[in-house]
Amino acid sequence: MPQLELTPELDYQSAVYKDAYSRINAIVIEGEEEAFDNYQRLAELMPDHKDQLIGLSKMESRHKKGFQACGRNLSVEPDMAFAKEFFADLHRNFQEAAAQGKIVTCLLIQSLIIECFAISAYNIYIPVADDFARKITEGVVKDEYLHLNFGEEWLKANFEASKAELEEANKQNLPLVWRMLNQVENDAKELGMEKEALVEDFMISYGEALSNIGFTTRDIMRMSAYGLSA
Ligand code: Y39
Ligand code: FE
Ligand code: FE
Ligand code: FE
Repeated sequence: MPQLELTPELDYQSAVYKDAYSRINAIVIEGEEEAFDNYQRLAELMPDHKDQLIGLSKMESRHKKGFQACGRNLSVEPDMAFAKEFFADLHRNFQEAAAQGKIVTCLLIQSLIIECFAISAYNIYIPVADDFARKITEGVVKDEYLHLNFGEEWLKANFEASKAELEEANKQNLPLVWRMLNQVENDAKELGMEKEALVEDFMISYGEALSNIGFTTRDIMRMSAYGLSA
């Protein structure tokens, strides 16, 4: 039997869909807002890449506006308090690293972990989104690959000097991603997004990024395992 017949129809106007959307949409809006802040901060920390980083931050603020329109289109009020809390730990870790001038940690958090999280969530969302949100999200995900690529290129060029800090930052921050995924598992499912698919897509993007930067398969296996039990 074709898979489509087994997939229950999503009702974008139902109360359960809209309730779940109020949290997932808020997470995405808050994430885009924080990504804007993070690239602005990176632009201060990396004067050689200032213009490029300001360019990336402007894309993030366009993404935020796009996702706010998606919520309005479904008459959903995003639960921004929930979303702020959702990002609090990653946000604090980025702020603390930036205050210490730890560019490598900042890039790992924003350009690798958060971008891979976004890429997996957006790729899994696109086939189950309403028509309006699908068009917006398709445009956004193309930009997220550019953001991931910025982090990969810089970390690859500075691999030997960054390796130890990357391992430590991975150890501190990857467990937060698994905890965040568990926290939204039920809401994501209500939107037609399975946690297993999100984890799989994230692991593929993140593993590929670590590989492009210069880590061995063995390193990647070890690094990916952090916090999987969280
Ligand atoms: O770089 C970016 O634009 C990333 C900030 C945006 C964050 C996206 C966070 C997506 C998590 C959604 C979880 C849904 C299951
Ligand atoms: Fe902020
Ligand atoms: Fe974005
Ligand atoms: Fe981004």
